[in-house]
Amino acid sequence: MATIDYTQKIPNNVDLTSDKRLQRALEAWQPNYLEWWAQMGPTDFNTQDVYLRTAVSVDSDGWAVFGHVRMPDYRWGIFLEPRDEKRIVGFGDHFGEPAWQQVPGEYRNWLRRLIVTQADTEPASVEQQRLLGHNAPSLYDLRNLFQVNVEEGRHLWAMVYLLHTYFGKDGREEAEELLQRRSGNPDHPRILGTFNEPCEDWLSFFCFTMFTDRDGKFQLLALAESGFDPLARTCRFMLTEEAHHMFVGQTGVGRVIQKTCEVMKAHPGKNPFEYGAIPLEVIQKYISFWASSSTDLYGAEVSSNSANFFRSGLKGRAYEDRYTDHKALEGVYAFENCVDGRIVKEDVPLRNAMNEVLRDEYVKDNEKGIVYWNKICEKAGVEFRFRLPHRRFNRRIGVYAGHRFDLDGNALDEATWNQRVGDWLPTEADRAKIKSLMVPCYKPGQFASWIAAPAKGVNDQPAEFEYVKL
Ligand code: BYC
Ligand code: FE
Ligand code: FE
Repeated sequence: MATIDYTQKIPNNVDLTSDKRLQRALEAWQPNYLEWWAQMGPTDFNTQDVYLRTAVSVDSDGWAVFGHVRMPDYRWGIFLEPRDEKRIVGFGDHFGEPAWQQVPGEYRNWLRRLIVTQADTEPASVEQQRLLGHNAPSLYDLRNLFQVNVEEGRHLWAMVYLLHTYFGKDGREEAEELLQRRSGNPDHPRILGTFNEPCEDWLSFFCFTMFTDRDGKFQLLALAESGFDPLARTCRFMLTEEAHHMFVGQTGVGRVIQKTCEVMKAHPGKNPFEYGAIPLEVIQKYISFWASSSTDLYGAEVSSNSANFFRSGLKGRAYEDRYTDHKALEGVYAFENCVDGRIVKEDVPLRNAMNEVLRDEYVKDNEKGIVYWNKICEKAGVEFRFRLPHRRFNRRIGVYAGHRFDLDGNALDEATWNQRVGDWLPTEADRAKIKSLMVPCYKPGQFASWIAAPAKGVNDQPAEFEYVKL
């Protein structure tokens, strides 16, 4: 079942025609989804041809074809990795039992909540990015934005398939609500914090795809371990698509840095803004904002929810097969608690620290991105070095929320924080400057003043390629 059936109204590799009720339910949700896309998706670009990749099989080699399509005609569908009949529950109390093909009754609510939380982020990100098409720095970048958007739309399809197939009436209701909540809406917001933050300029977009999509990577890795087999299989295929989103972020920020370094070399001692580039210090502030906000997406450090998800076999650790003890009943996690604003070392039962275990993997992966960016500075002979803010910096969730820390994680009083915060996070003036640079650049092969060209084109297309036909 690796091949995807594109003759169906809803392309799929799950033999949807064999379950008429499910097929009808999903076909009834489809127009609502398309209406949401028309209202809340990328504005004003629904009639243009965009050079997009579409999944044609779930095999790791050659799963995509490229071609110009209008976004509303993108073939959103349901693609799961093939089933492995011998798969077992890989962790928790049920370790070693055959993986579940149906939802275990006693875990139904937890599982639904995990799927809904995952699902909610997908349309949220499309909403956050809906205006960016108006001021893209190039056709190449415009195309990448739209590629990310249609794939996030598909990720919503992936989760809605699970809700419709395995959760009956409540699943269908949740699927409707996923189209009702709105990013940033005070009365009806998206579930998780970062997904309600405005993302209105391209530096934010690149930081978002670097840091927030990377939370997606690690959450999906943890869910790809799930004992609930259909969830594991769908997350595995989503991870294939996710890699491109992080590529867009990492290389996007990298190209902004590259351009600034070139300007700094050409005009030593001058403010890069004067030459239409973004000062490295300002890029750092955007990094610090999106990295810290996305660090909140792992939830509280000590969490009975996370212990329950692990114990029940619903949500594992990233790369669970690298561990030898899959029950995690024995170990402790050396946790830096925050008591009255002071850091106190504490051992926490491992299962209760699963959010922190996943956050550790995330932080490590982020560090690699920082190394990549610093190599660009180094190569250009520029002294500036980027850094990841300490995980305590600017947190709103968990034990560090409500306390102030600098980029190194040192505790601060409120007055010092207020004095220094403008050096660490984007100020109104920074945002206004960045906004003023966001002018569209839509001539094939050309780029806005603040960003370098990519090393190579999409699918090896030449520099002048018309990625979006405007
Ligand atoms: N903002 O025990 P706690 C992606 C809530 S990104 C607001 O700390 P738990 C993508 C929490 O919901 C991947 N609220 O948390 C990227 C709970 O609320 P309730 C998304 C937050 O449950 C880019 C309360 O605080 N996938 O795919 O252990 C573009 C206390 O709970 C936040 C997932 O997240 C926050 N940051 O862990 C497109 C995977 N953090 O229930 C897509 C599924 C916590 O008491 N979700 N809260 O009202 C989960 O695994 C867990 O829900 C979380 C939270 C890890 C998010
Ligand atoms: Fe996604
Ligand atoms: Fe993504």
